[in-house]
Amino acid sequence: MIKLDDFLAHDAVDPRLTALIASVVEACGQISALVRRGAAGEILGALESQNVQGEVQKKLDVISNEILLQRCAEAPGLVAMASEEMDDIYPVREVGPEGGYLLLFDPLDGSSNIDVNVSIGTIFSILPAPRADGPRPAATADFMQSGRNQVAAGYVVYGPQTTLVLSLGNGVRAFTLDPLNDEWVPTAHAITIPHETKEYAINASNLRHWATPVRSYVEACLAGEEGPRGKNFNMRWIASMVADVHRIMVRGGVFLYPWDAREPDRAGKLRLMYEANPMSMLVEQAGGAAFDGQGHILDAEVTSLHQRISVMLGSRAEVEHLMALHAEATGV
Ligand code: P6P
Repeated sequence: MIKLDDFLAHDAVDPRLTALIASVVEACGQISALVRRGAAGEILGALESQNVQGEVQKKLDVISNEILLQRCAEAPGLVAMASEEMDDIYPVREVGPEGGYLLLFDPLDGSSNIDVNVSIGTIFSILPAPRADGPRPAATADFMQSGRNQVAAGYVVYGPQTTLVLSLGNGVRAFTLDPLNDEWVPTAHAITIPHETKEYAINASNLRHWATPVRSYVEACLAGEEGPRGKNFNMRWIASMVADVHRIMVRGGVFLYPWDAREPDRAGKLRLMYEANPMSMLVEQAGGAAFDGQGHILDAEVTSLHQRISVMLGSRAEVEHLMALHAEATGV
């Protein structure tokens, strides 16, 4: 398997994209070192502040966001950044005839797990920057692009190992950070999600709030081999999307964070631009599927930077079963 630098140079085509991804990965290496220090580095705990989602910010959320901004701002061709932790975009260069890239990230997803030493991660998505005849400031509207436009997507999971999972549109590869020499070692290429699975991930405490298709799906899983599915299922819920999705990339499964009636006007909890879209690109590139209750997540209409979406993704056969249950419910 080829090393990360060689892979980027070979597959990224545009050296500016190579440099940007290398900057993201360097930043994640730095974040990994901080996460590993934990309380020993006096960087755990919450701040007084809240992010644009109205969520209490952990110290490490903000530190990780700063690291990504600083490391990536120098990357040639980077026009602007957007983050879960920032209300507005972070312009870096002007939009012009040379195009370039837009970087979006959730700097530390699963941050509720930081203080209890459970795996967390960084998720990132790279979109093409628009071209303009004359230079103009980057705008939020430049980010309003379909997930199908992503030129790269990836995550780094900070768990027992620190592992980068990355796609540039030609399959999915993994690289694991060797703490002995700080090298990203290629550990998997052409990752493929098993088509079938007996493992689902959902926060079951929300059962009474789910729409009928999701509730029917989970109840059928719970009924096991005596039920309509004719097989027994296993359940996992780490409450850290990166960790749950990484398990699915490695051994299959389906991850659900669907719409629920707790906040009926909210499409879901997870954010489209820097959580669902990058994860959906990785899952589809690995042969899986990603569904938002109406259609493929990557086809979802993008209306705002921090918009939320219902997420059901993973092993293709299981997601297609969920699609059929939703189609039945709407009489499609
Ligand atoms: P709940 C973490 O806060 C996160 O955004 C995802 O990483 C995770 O899958 C989900 O929320 C967990 O949500 O409601 O189970 O705590």
